[in-house]
Amino acid sequence: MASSYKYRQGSDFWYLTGFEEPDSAVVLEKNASSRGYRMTLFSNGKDSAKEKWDGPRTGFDDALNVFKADDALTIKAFPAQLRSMISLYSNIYIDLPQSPRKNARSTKSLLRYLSPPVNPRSEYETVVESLSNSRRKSLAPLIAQLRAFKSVCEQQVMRMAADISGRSHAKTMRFTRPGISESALAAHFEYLCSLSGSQRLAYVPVVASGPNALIIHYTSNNQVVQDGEMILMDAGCEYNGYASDITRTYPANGSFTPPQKELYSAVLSAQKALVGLCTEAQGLSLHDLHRKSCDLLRQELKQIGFTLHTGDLERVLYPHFLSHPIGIDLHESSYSDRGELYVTLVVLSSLDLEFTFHARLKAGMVITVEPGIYVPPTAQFPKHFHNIGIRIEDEVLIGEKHPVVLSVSAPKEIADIEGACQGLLGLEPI
Ligand SMILES: [Mn+2]
Repeated sequence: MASSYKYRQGSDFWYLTGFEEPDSAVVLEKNASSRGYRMTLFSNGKDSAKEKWDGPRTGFDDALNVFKADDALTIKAFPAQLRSMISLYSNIYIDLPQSPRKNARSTKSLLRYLSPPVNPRSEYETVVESLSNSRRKSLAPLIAQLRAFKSVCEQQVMRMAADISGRSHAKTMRFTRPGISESALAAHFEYLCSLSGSQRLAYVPVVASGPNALIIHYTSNNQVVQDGEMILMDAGCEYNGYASDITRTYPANGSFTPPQKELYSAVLSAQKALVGLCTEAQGLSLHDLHRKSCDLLRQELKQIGFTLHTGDLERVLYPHFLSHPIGIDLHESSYSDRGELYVTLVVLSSLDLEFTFHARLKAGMVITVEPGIYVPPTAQFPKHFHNIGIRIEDEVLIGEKHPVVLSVSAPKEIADIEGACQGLLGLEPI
């Protein structure tokens, strides 16, 4: 077997270089030049015998001309070069591959065990570990702060990613009918994204029909859609290096039932109010926004007949966090985790939490806004809402005074969703 997975470059490295080949490294040395640093890019370089099997590689000339490195060297020289370079500086910002977090020691030793003996990583690790703790600083938190703010070009790519995903959501609504399998809907969504130029999905999609929507991490997507059910579809593509993340909940047969409509309207009304708060002028943090989402959802649910006791909302009906930053990664800061979707094994330090969840939102950040309500079939909740799960998720670019919804192409209003499902919008399923 040649390979099991398509290669994807490390996000921080890609952010700094745009270089997509494996076995590469970069060193940036601060200096007095006009751009302020000297860049040395290490890679495999050309090798006609290997390229015949694996495809073309970037030569060292192109590393200089296309990727604007000041110097391009073979990756084999990296540990020795690094050893001599670091002797020149008092502060070295560096991360060990795969283990930026302190208590990942066991993972690291496992990786070393799994690595082939000639892997330059082990020699590299020896060099990095030779640095005293006072000189070795962690690079990842600094890059995370840079990546939190999207340039105009990044905003345009993210809008395109969200547009491709949003239109694919709309067409998948049109494609849906009772009797179809959840996996066919997942495949159709991915096919539509690929047709529009997406390189891959940003995550394994959730296509949950009926009561499956109550399972937050439902990704088996192997049930048959029944008439009268809704489908909760959490799916987004990756486009030119940037993730998108959209959730829509819609009726399988194209028409909401009265209870579905009532609960959907409640979540939608809270979701739209929350989107309206996504401005720098509001001065809120993700943590503040989440608290607002609990208040709003509580109010909405009371209006449609729920009697809520302490913990009912946060522990049962709405057990996940409202939001996360998004960009090159689905969860943009590698330090973020609120037990939210698709994040496993992330360990937080209090400093990281502070940065991601208590920092005020500023113009140029992109976050998701994804309130949801999932009603289990228990007697304390109104019976006509039992087994309904609804989440509505948009990607929002924080503006100074106005939020910009990047995922605007995915139908969200009841009339628009029914219109998309029923083909009233001139929409074709493909
Ligand atoms: Mn999300």
